[in-house]
Amino acid sequence: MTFDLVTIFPTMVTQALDTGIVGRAIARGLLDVTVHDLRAFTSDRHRVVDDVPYGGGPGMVMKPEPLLRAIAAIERARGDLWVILTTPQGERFTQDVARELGKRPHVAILCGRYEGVDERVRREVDQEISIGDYVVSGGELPALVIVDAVARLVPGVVGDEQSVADESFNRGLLDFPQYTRPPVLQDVSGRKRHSDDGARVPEVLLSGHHAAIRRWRKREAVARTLARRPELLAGATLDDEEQACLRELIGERASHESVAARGQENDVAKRDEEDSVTRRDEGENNGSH
Ligand code: 9D3
Repeated sequence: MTFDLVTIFPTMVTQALDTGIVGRAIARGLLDVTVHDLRAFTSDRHRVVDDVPYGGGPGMVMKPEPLLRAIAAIERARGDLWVILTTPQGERFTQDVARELGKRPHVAILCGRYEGVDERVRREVDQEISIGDYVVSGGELPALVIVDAVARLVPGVVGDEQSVADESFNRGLLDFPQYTRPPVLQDVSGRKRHSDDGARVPEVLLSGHHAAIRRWRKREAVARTLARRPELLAGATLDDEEQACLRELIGERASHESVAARGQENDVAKRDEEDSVTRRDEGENNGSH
């Protein structure tokens, strides 16, 4: 699989890609990532990539021509391309989106900067992606997030050990708690703590009783997911043991489906909350600040 990243900060992107699991995958030839300096696609003496917005207002806008030349050059080199623009207005990046992208042989990512790109670039873009509802300074970190998440799905990139660890998230559950030595942790920080309950590794993990350990981990994964991200249970695939844990934890006859329904009620409640906030804001939006 190939990625082509177009950015005004090529060193920022290259440094990150040379590190860790993605770096190793590139070194082993499992992944081909090329980083392009957008300024290489300018044609003026000063290599300008931005300009003032038509209609006025703050900030700058990315000029269309360098981006369009970059797409054309990459397509000549690779053949048929899937072109992504990173933008706060894009579709939210999720594991499902990563899985879909993993099927594309050649992906190009345009990293947005400034206030955004000239609207006419969108005609040449297949998909706009945001990594979430918070503001970062440009599309480089989002592009790296996308490359990393998709690279992990390429066969051979993630070792056997890791892929087992990933299983619980793939099935829609949060990971179980992890411990390493020592079995009893002495205070080394000097900072005040609320309690010492976390100082001892759970007895079952020291027992060597593998079936019991497996059961404990399943229970912890289900309990954590229920406590922290109940909405995930709606899309989770639980085996019989996990379903039994869940029923026990919610103390009802509750099947998987009823938790799914609960997750959805939760979503509806959240949406209603958001709507009411929006309405309140609209109501107050009369210059009273
Ligand atoms: C939405 C904020 N905008 C209000 C006027 C200004 C703005 C801030 C930061 C516009 C662009 C950016 C740069 N961010 C990205 O290009 C970006 C991004 C992000 O900020 N959050 C999550 N995903 C992404 S993907 C690209």
